[in-house]
Formats: sequence, C-alpha cells, structure tokens
Amino acid sequence: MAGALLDTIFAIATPVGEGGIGILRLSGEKALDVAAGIVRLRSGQALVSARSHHLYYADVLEAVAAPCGPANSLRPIDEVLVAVMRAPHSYTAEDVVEIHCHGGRYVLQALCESLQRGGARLAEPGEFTKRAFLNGRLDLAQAEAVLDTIQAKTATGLRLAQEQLRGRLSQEINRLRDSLIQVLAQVEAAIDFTEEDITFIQPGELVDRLGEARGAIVCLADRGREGRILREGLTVAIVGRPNVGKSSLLNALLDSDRAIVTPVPGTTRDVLEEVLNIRGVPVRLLDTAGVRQTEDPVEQEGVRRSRAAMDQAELLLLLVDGSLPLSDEDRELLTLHPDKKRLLVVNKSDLPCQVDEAVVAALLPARPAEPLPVVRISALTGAGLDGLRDAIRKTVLRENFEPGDSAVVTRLRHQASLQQAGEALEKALESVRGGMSGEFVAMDLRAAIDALGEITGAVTTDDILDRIFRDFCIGK
Ligand SMILES: Nc1nc2c(ncn2[C@@H]2O[C@H](COP(=O)(O)OP(=O)(O)OP(=O)(O)O)[C@@H](O)[C@H]2O)c(=O)[nH]1
Ligand SMILES: [Mg+2]
Repeated sequence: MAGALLDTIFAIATPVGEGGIGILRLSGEKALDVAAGIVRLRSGQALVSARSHHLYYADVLEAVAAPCGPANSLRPIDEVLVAVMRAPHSYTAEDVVEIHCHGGRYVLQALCESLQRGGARLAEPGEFTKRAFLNGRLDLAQAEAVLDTIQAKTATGLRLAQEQLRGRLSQEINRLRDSLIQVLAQVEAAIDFTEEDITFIQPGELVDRLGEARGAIVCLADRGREGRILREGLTVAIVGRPNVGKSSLLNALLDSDRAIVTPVPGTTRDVLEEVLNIRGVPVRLLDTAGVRQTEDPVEQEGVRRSRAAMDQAELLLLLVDGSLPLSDEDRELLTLHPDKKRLLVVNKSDLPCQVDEAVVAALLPARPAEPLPVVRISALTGAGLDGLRDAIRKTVLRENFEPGDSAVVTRLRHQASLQQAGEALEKALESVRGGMSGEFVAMDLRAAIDALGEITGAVTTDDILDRIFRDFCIGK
C-alpha cells in the first residue's frame, strides 16, 4: 500500500464526452513536477511556485519530435486554467493539480498521454478517495458518502449523503465505540488485578452500560432499512389481472404515455421499468403483464415475467378494477406474497363501485398488526393519486421521518456491522449475567468494538477497502 501511495496518479474527473470543460486531476508527491512538464503559465511564472488554491491561465504543451535533428519542440494542446492544491489542504491530502481544459475527447486523451509520459499513472476507480481515507482526511463512512453524493437520486438521498459526509454517522459510531473501549479497559483491569481487593466495575453497572450501548446500536440498525431505501431506492411492482389499469397507473404516476394502454386484456406482454421520485423516495416502478391462465405462449411468458417481478419487488401494488366484482383471479392475487409490503389499490373510482373494501379485507390473510392499506384511485382522472403517493412513502418511512433528525445508516455494510456489534454485546451481557469470567466479557466486547470500527475504517482490511472503492468511478 505504501508503495502504491508513492505513485503520482491522474484521471479525468469529468464525464466522458463533449462538454464545455474537461477536468484532469493529478495527485501525489510528483504531481507538481509532472504537471510542470506540460503546463506553461501565461504569466511566465513556474508552475511549481504557483500559489495554492489559485486559478492560473496557462497553455498545455506536448513534445513533438523535430523532423530533423535530435531536439524536440513543444506544441500547444489547449488553453487551460490550472489550480494547485498543496498538501495537506487538498481532497487527497497530497499535492493535487487540476487542469481545466476544453471538454473534448481528444484534448483530454492527449493530456492523459502527456501526463503518462511524464511519469504519472492512471488512477484506479475511487483511488483519489481511497487516498483521502488512507491519509486520514476522511473516514470510511465519509468516503462512502462521497459516492452516495454522486449517486443520490433525490433531495432526501443527497441530504443523507451530506450528513454522513460531514461525519454525523461517524460521530455516533465513535461515541458508542469510545464508551465500549472505556468499559473494556475496566473489565481488563479487573482481570489483571484479580488478586487485589479492588473492584473496578460492578456487574450491575456493567449490565447497564452494555445494555445502553446495545440499545443504541439496535436502534441505529433498525433505522437502516429506511436509510437504505432512500439511498438505493425501492422496487415497486404494479400487479393485477389483465385490464385493471396497471399500465394506466404507471403512465399516470409518470405523467407520460410511457406504456401502451388499450381496452384489450393482455396488452402488456413485458415488464416495463421506470425510475421516479415519489415523495422523496426513489422508486423503480415495474408495470407487469396481467396475470391469468392463458394458452398464448407469448402471454404465458409475460405472466412468468410478472411473477418474477413480484418476487423481486419490495412493495406490491395489488391493483383491482373497482367497477367490477372481484374475480377468482383477483382473489388469488390477493393471497400472493403475504410477507411483502403490499397496498391494495382499487382503480377506476370514476365508475360506479362494485368492490366492497370490507369484503376484500376479509379475503386477505389476517395480519392484525399490519392491516393491508386500501387506496382508491382513478388512473384515468388522476383522483386519489396523491393519497397513493403518501401511502407508498408510508410503507417504507416513518410518518415524521426527517433526514437531518438523527444519524441514519444507509448501507447494508454498516447495518451488518451494527448487527454483529449488537450480537457480540448480547453475548457479553449473557456472560456478565451468568457470572462468567471477565475474559469472556472482554472477548465479546472486543468483537463489538471491532465491528463498530469497521464502519468508520478504524478497523479495516484490504478486502473491505477493495470492495468499497471498486464501485467508484475512475476520477473520484
Ligand atoms: N374508467 C376508467 N378506465 C380506466 C382506468 N384506468 C384504466 N382504464 C381503462 O382500462 C383499460 C385497460 O387499461 P390498461 O392500463 O391497459 O390495463 P392493464 O392492467 O395494463 O392491462 P393489461 O396490460 O392488459 O394487463 C383501458 O381501456 C383504460 O383506458 C380508470 O381509472 N377509469
Ligand atoms: Mg398493461
């Protein structure tokens, strides 16, 4: 790792394609020297003496072999603005040079080739952020928040990413970890001085402190589902028998004519997928083929895909046509996936109603703790769609959920570490209550402390780092 950190790396930091500006970024000990090989400031000043965090007007030059004779001449590639950010006040905490050139493919490519010839190497995905972590500028949860910021799909997702980048989650994890380290110190001291007549921590107090930490950890982990949905999005499938208005509902929520709608049952044959923002929740909405018994092989394949979409989805919108009495196909559909989150959506409310909600509710598997919400809508007129949007949000977020209220876990990796920490503390508590020796308590406490440390990167392995940074783009 130390060897790799000595390399000077570069990458294009802007998206591929034509644009007003393209930015190339260099980081490492030799960033200034390598850049100075191709950058000439218009002021005549040497780049290596440029002031940190200032923009300079400059030319980028490339060496061209002279047609005759050994001397190389320099040819301009582009007019640029260049900024130097000296260590440690840069993104990576190393010397960084940014070259802002015109955003053309060839310009950027020519610049990359010149930097490579000058001794820098193309960065790996996420390598700038990885360096920021390895140099202590960001912890691991903050580094992940950089990626979340880039990938945020909604204002809420962005807000959560920014909270995490500013250290909200890390502070909470460090607070919990520090308090466990204190407890561990007392438990270990009690083991070391067992002969002497000193009591370091009473079992009662130990139980209180472990229980308190465990409670906070479980609470954070529980909220992880909400956080994860806000970051990753929620897959929602619209399902129902043919002609109930599934495609009409997709179109109404998107406010566009995305799917074909006709009065012919069996119109949709494939799963259509669209991404939209529903009350701050990023939603992947699937419109499916109507589910029914059929001899038509094309429609059979469509039905198979509908069932696969139902398996995949985290929330099912069970759609029925409210203008017709419930059919056997509707009834069968209502029994599917009782363990998933589901909403019963009664469509065509603009027509006289033939579906009695009480009858429908009686058909559903009894889950008194979580009765199936029923929403009446008309995909044709748009009536009830606001209520449906609220109901969708409510299935995944608490009523009063506000992203800035408390630290929120948004990644499965964090949730898994919290779970491990919670389980280790549970074992430690059992050992204390069972009057076991302090060694057992200390062992489980250490496991809990390590699990928490994996979230912020206080404890880490190359494997964890590789898994995290491979999701980044090359220039970040
Ligand atoms: N009156 C009324 N008609 C509707 C409503 N929603 C859909 N329809 C009509 O119902 C028919 C079927 O609509 P689709 O959206 O194609 O139904 P679907 O469930 O996607 O049907 P398949 O793709 O065949 O499974 C069309 O004629 C729609 O115009 C509604 O709210 N009110
Ligand atoms: Mg359809």
